[in-house]
Amino acid sequence: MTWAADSILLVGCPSAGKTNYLARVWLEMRSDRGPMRIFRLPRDAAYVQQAANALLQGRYAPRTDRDLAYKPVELSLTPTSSGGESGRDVVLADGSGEYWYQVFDRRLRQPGWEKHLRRPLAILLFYRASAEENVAPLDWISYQKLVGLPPTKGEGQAPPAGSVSAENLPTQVVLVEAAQLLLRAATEHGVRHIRLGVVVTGWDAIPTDGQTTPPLEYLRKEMPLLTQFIEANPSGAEVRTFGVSSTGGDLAADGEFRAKYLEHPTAFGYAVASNRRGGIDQNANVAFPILWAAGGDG
Ligand SMILES: Nc1nc2c(ncn2[C@@H]2O[C@H](COP(=O)(O)OP(=O)(O)OP(=O)(O)O)[C@@H](O)[C@H]2O)c(=O)[nH]1
Ligand SMILES: [Mg+2]
Repeated sequence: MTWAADSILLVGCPSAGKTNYLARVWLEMRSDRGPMRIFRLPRDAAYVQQAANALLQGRYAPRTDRDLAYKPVELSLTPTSSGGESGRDVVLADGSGEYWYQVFDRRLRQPGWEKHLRRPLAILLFYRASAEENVAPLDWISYQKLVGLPPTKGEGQAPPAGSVSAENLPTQVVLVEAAQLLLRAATEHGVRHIRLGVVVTGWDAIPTDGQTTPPLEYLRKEMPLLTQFIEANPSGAEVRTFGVSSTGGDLAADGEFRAKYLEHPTAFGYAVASNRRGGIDQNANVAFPILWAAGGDG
């Protein structure tokens, strides 16, 4: 491994699937199945362990407390093949989706996050397929309703300053803004190695024929602005897109699936990524995006 991130920041709006993914990765990395595993348990594992326990019991871990701005989970990882003689520390930082709304509305950055913007890092933007909370990209009529027309035209009125909040704006706008803010801060601090990943969670909730679409093409339809942003890639970060399913099906809405899942919870979950032939590869190692973010070749 020639490059290694010290921090992996999980960024996304409420209900994007960040915490359940973190919990599923935790379960994966405690096993010996993948190329990396947890070498030493973090001092405070309660946050991720509780979430993982919910998954083991066939439930989704609850949404993160909206006031929780920053929750670091410090993992020490070691290659599974090394016999576990030493580990490399990497921080996976989660927070509530509402925190990212606040970042957008008030340009608020917590000191907790700040220190990660001074060292090699990866930023993973999370978006959950088919989530009710997603706000779709705007057509021009909806845009006009939300932000009004410039008053100089004599028709329509601009809304009072500050009345457009992140909650009402398309999810892709909030994600692009968050990414820009983090990337700008990191480059200002002289950080040269940055990876930027987009992770579409709940891949199992996409209609079956769409599940074979490369994640980038899925994003191009769902979030054109975000796609343009990562393709233009103004910061020069290394970019990759992924689809993941933390549970391999819907535990909340599909009782039949849940019964099957409960027989062996950690057998479910996967990641998908595009391959060089323009198709996708499904990887049984759900942690694949994290391994890439941590510096793997992917
Ligand atoms: N079908 C399906 N649904 C999922 C999956 N992962 C998460 N979900 C759904 O997404 C919801 C939100 O997931 P969370 O992990 O809490 O999302 P979050 O981004 O941490 O949300 P906040 O903490 O509010 O920011 C869950 O309650 C599930 O209903 C998945 O792999 N498949
Ligand atoms: Mg959460």
